[in-house]
Amino acid sequence: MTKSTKLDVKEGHLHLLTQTIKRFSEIFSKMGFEITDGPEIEDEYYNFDALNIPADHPSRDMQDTFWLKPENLKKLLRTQTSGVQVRYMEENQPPLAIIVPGKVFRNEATDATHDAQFHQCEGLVVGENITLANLKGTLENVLREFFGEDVIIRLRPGYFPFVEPGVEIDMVCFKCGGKGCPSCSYSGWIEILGAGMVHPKVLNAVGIDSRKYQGFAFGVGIDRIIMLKYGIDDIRRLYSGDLRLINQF
Ligand code: 2NM
Repeated sequence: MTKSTKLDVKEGHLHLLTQTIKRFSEIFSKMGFEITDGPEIEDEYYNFDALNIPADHPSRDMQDTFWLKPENLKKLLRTQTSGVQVRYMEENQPPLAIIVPGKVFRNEATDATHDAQFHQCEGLVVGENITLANLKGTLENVLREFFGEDVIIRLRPGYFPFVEPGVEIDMVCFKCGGKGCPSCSYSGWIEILGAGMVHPKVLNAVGIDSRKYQGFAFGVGIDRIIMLKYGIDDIRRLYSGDLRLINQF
């Protein structure tokens, strides 16, 4: 090849989102979780009904869900990956531990912290004698692997229809170490994920006896975690293809 025809091709690499999903998958598989995925087009049953989300729940509104045509088929773009967990529970007996990283969709206005598509990593553990302490210990371990050993978390009550009790997990603010700053609205804490003990109705709907088995579940916004860890101020930068962002990671 002569000098004049030599191509100036730079080596590519995985996108930060893909890298982060791989990192989460690694952390969870070391702890014995299986990594699974399912369809981005879901049935109303798997996205909502099986998860104890009633027909009048706001998340079903036209504003939040992308319904596909014809509407009578009740097909939608999944708003969470929980449908994959429901199907997994229908097909597998406890004990089970899975995570489902993947793309989800919300039909809402876009701004610096919201986009019509983003990534979630949801997880589920079902077995005998599973407690909130297992939930806390597991997620504390994951967050320490991901963010560093000095992570401090707290649990506070939160509401999700598919869990009872539901919790929000906060981390001490990385920016100020808990003293209070603009990043944490001067509270010292940053909300990092939602979780809870799987609602007995959800277990019963898939034929798992909720008197014998308990479970915990959680959902982490991958984009949000990336933005917090690397100080990225606009979620849309992650999807713009802008090499000035891509080549930093
Ligand atoms: C969250 C928060 C809490 C969740 C529950 C389930 C299932 F299918 F097992 F019931 N999957 N994911 C869950 C629970 C998700 O996201 C903020």
